[in-house]
Amino acid sequence: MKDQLNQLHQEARLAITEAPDLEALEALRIEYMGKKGKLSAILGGMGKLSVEERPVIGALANQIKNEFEEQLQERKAALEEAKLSVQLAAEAIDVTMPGVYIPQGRVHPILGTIDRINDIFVGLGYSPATGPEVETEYYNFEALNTPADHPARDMQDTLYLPNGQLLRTHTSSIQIRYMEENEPPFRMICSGRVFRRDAVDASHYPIFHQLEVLAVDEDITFTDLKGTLTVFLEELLGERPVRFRPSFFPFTEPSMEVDIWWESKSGGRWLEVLGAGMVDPNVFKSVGYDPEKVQGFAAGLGIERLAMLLYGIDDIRLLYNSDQRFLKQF
Ligand code: 2NM
Repeated sequence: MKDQLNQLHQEARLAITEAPDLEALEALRIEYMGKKGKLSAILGGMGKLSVEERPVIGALANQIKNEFEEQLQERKAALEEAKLSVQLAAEAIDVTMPGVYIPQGRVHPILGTIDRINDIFVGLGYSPATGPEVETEYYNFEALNTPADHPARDMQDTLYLPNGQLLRTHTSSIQIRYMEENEPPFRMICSGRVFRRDAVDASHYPIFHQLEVLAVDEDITFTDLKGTLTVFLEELLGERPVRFRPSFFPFTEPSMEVDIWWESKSGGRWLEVLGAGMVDPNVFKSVGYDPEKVQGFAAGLGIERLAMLLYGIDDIRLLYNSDQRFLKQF
């Protein structure tokens, strides 16, 4: 039995050194030292031993068991270390590798311009509002003192839908809706796409953006309008000469257009940047305000023109053809 045990010990020692991984090691432990393992199988014959032999064999079995346990732990530690170093090598980050390209979005010049103007008016206490792009003739024309036989109805070619509705030709329709739902005093701004039947060229596009301003209160004057526009233009474009010219709009009386002096290499010229005026009493009547009690001023500007000025863009079509080479510049 002693020989059997010694041989088992030899065999187990060899098997442990050759175990390729932790799973194999665990299988060996069960095979040799488990309850039904090879050691137990040998010791099962201890009953046949003499009383003198029994403690000797018992001690040898214990010794083998302890040594086996020790070798097992040693091999286990070695395998674990090897496994870890393989894992670490696999997970190592090579900081010299090129990074992953993450495409970066940008603010389109149109939205950038709207944001800048909104910031200025919000700073002056104005609240932004929105409205639908598909409108009725009432909100786009009639409520804005522009009846069906008014010459202004031909001044801009309107895109009609088969159901008699239309694509708004200006954002003023938002302001009519706003006045229907709010009582003065208030100061509001609105902006969005507007639509006109127009041929495309470097300065015209059938879809463009407008931003409009409206302030209504009990003692608003034309001077308030001029002061507000002067402050606004100075904040947006810097201190430049400003010129106010009489003009006409169906929804304001009196009306004016505002030019700024634009310096350039070839000298400079007056550039029209916005239209404005005192809200016509008929507009107030349409929304149920008493024109004897409230006054208001309104102003409107085309975003594309200002964006082209601010960003140095010479063709309006560039703003709409989604060319990455163009858009990446901003
Ligand atoms: C402009 C020029 C002048 C304007 C007027 C109104 C309203 F709703 F109050 F009547 N909204 N926008 C207005 C006035 C717009 O755009 C060039």
